[in-house]
Amino acid sequence: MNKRWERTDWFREARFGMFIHWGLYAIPARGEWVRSVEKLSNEAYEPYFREFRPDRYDPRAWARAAKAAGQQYAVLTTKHHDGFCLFDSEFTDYKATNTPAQRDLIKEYVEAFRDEGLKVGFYYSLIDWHHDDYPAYGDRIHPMRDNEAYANRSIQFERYVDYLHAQVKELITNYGKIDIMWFDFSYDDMTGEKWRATELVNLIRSLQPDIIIDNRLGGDIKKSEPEVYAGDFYSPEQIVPPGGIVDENGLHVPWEACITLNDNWGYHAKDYAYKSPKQVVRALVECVSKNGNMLLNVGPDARGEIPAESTRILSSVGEWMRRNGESIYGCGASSLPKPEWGRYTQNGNMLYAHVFDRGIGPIYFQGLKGKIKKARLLADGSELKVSTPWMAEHYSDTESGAFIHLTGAELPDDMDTVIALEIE
Ligand code: H79
Repeated sequence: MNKRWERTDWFREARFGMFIHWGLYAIPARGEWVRSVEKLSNEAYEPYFREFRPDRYDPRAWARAAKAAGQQYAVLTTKHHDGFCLFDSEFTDYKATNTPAQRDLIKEYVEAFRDEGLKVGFYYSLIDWHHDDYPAYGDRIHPMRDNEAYANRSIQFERYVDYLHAQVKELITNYGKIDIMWFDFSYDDMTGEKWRATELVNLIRSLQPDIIIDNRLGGDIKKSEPEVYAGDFYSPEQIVPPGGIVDENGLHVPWEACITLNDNWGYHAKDYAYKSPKQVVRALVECVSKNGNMLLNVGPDARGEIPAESTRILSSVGEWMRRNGESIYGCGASSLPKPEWGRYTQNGNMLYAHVFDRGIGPIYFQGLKGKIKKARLLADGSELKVSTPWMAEHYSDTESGAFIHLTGAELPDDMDTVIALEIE
């Protein structure tokens, strides 16, 4: 799939993006699945719609936070499973325009992120708990799954699919160029042509030929001749796939691991299970070392602010990225095996050694003897010397290796010390 490779060119360079889950569920503040988990009826969920007044919504602050973190693109929930639309859709009243927010929040998001030079993506939920024609019967994810009268109501699913198509058309027509369409998600027999996915993707591509689409409309992106709707990139959720993603011919499939900062996507007031900046940096490095991206989530609160702890983590990751971004952007897997002390990323003849584990003594680079033209500590550009330790010739397995001595007992950067190696 050459087209897929071309379309994802910028995406595979960018490597790091911001996912934003924001909607009415920020008010109950128990995660974006609250309506389903607590089996809330439309009526029980309704007060949040009447109350939605994000007086601290400032997408420019979000965009600055993303930029400062070193993220190069963003994806925002235009509609999540609860069906609430942050955009001014012609086809529903269940939208931000009709809440006390009184305006199209997507428009401001697009403008703000564009102005910061970031690429812009739209998340759109295929699942819809609010639409009258979305099926609940036998559906393990629907809030009304146990309400027999509700489940047995007569629905016309095609009307929902028309609605889905019409809204996607609005999203890619009314906001200028959009870089990513991120659908979520197919399950059981609700997949592929159930969404009239070929027609939908053809519509999207006719209006936005360069847009890239995730793989959650269905199909199998790993086939050598995937369906039209199988997507441009694979989207592992809450995991960095151990071996990356390759297709049935062993060729790389572009991919992006979406990862939360704590344990929820939408704002959760009592979820303090935050990852450390070090974990985030190392997970990002791991993604890149396996030819993937990381889409790191924030869940702004009901007033529109990114939680303070998330902001702190992002800015700390950004500090690292500012000095070490060269080892992330445009980089991918190295053909060298994973080293004992950390990971490699590579971009042409620049090999980046991400040293996670100092050990004692010099750092060992298997297979690189005589091949290192230059070694620098990436963070400050300082020279590092390749040297052979005393009696190294007697150690098994070291004939083809090179050694670099780092001064000091501790690593210069506890999150990840990067050595930039120019190799032959
Ligand atoms: O938008 C985010 C999630 O809301 C959505 N995709 C990301 C990007 C998503 N998360 N998990 N899933 C989809 C898979 C479904 C998990 C479930 Fe459950 C298990 C649904 C019901 C049982 C997790 C646990 C959610 C509710 C309880």
